[in-house]
Amino acid sequence: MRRAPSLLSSSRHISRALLTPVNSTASAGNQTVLRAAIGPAAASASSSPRFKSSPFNSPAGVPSVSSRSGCLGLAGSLSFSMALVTVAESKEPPSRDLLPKEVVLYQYEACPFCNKVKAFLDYHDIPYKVVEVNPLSKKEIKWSEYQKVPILVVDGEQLINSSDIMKNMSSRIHPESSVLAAEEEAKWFRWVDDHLVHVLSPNIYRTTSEALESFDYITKNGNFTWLERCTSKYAGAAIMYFVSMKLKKKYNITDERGALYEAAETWIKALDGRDFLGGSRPNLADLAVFGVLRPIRHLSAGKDMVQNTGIGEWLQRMELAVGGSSRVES
Ligand SMILES: N[C@@H](CCC(=O)N[C@@H](CS)C(=O)NCC(=O)O)C(=O)O
Repeated sequence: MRRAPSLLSSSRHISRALLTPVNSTASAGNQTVLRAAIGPAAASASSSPRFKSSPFNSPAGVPSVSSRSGCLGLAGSLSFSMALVTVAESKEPPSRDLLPKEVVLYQYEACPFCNKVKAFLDYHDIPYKVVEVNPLSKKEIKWSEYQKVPILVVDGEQLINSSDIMKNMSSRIHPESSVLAAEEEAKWFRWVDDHLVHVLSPNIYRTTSEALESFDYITKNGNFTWLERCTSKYAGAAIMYFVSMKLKKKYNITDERGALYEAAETWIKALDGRDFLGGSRPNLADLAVFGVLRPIRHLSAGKDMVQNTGIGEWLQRMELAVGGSSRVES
């Protein structure tokens, strides 16, 4: 009888640790829910070499970059090379004198907010160390009053809140231009936090098997003790399955996949035929959308999204543009 509360308590923290932001009213009376975030193997993504073909596997009917060049022979190879040149040109490493000396990211590997920050750092080739926070004890961030992730420590200064971190870092490396000056970029940057993140939890915890799939990923890639890993996977999945039902109500979602596909198509429509919202290069909104979607790519929800919407090609372009991780060993 004494085990149940401890399992429940673990799962509470875990669910908090992982997915979409939900404010406490979502779980009124039952603090179980919180923010879930999720995602697939950021680990493998983070360590992927630059210019590796996209883990967002080719959607049905859209050949992967490599198979496309194979199919088209010389002409295809040439256009593929041109595409790589274009993508390589789209990267924006800051000038050396603007690079911070030390950047440390406190994160949960599967957290979409943390993945927004990583997309920014990777795209700009800013080296960073990672401290994986244990979502149960949070002992790694005991030093901070702020008890959420991401926390980015830049040359000793603590930055919090993923969107603020991206804006702050952007103004450091582009001191000459004002951040989010373009109305369109600002609008879609906000859309990520106001809308996109809210459709994730109902999708990755949609069924009991999807909830288990998500927690399997979360517990494998997060910072858990062996015991926490064993208990959290099942307790966390069960709790988040019920929590996601509440979230559906809160955000008026009746058809989870429908909401996810609609969000993907809305984004593609916003691109209006451009490679990126930023034109020939990703802007902050591109990086934020990509960061939030990146963690779900190995889960059923992410695969279904790619197969059933037109977002696959943009995701592949983003994978190439962002490239591999600029994470360095601690
Ligand atoms: N608005 C914040 C939200 C951050 C957030 O909610 N993070 C979750 C993880 S995905 C968290 O740390 N929740 C608290 C917890 O785990 O106890 C941001 O954009 O960074």
